[in-house]
Amino acid sequence: MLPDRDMLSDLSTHLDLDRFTLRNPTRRREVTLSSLRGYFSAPAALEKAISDTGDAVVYEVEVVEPKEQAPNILAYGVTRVFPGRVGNECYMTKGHFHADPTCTEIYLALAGRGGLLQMTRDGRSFFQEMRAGDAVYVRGDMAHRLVNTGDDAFVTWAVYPVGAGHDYSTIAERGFSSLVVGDESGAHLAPNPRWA
Ligand code: PAN
Ligand code: ZN
Repeated sequence: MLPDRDMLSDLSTHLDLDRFTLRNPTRRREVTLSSLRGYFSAPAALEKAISDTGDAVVYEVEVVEPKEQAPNILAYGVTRVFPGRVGNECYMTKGHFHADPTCTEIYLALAGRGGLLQMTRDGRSFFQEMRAGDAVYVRGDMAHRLVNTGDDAFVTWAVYPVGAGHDYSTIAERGFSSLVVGDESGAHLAPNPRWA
């Protein structure tokens, strides 16, 4: 017997390739500068950016997630990280570990310039630059954060098991061991003093 068509079409979508929006996300999230207190390394620069920009949106996420929460059920979503810096630190997502370390994830870059910062539990981090067409595989035990190093929105598509779970607490406390900072010569990694 064929599966219920409505059931399937709920979880299918159209990605607008000009605006990079999903037709029918099940969840949408906008993250502003003020909700990233504690994430950027320079608190004074963050407060200044909040007041200078009227609390700009740093990134937005649209996902299509089935109701059923299990490690073998896939979900997907689009993240748009806008261009900007707090002090010299590039705009980025919060970043997280998956609560279930058997749950991997795949990111595909759709537009803009940026990359994925990853880190082990014991603080070894590395950054993979991504441009449209580049895909990065994330092991289930690696923290991951998107970073925009360019002048336009950096957009990615990601697929992950819906039961992966997001553990934000570790990153909220100490951040990643490396910061992605930008200057005239481009973006590079700098050690995060909170990991010293
Ligand atoms: C992504 C992320 C998304 C936003 O869908 O949730 O890029 O980043 P934060 O969740 O760190 O705010 C993902 O990694 N899902 O597992
Ligand atoms: Zn994830």
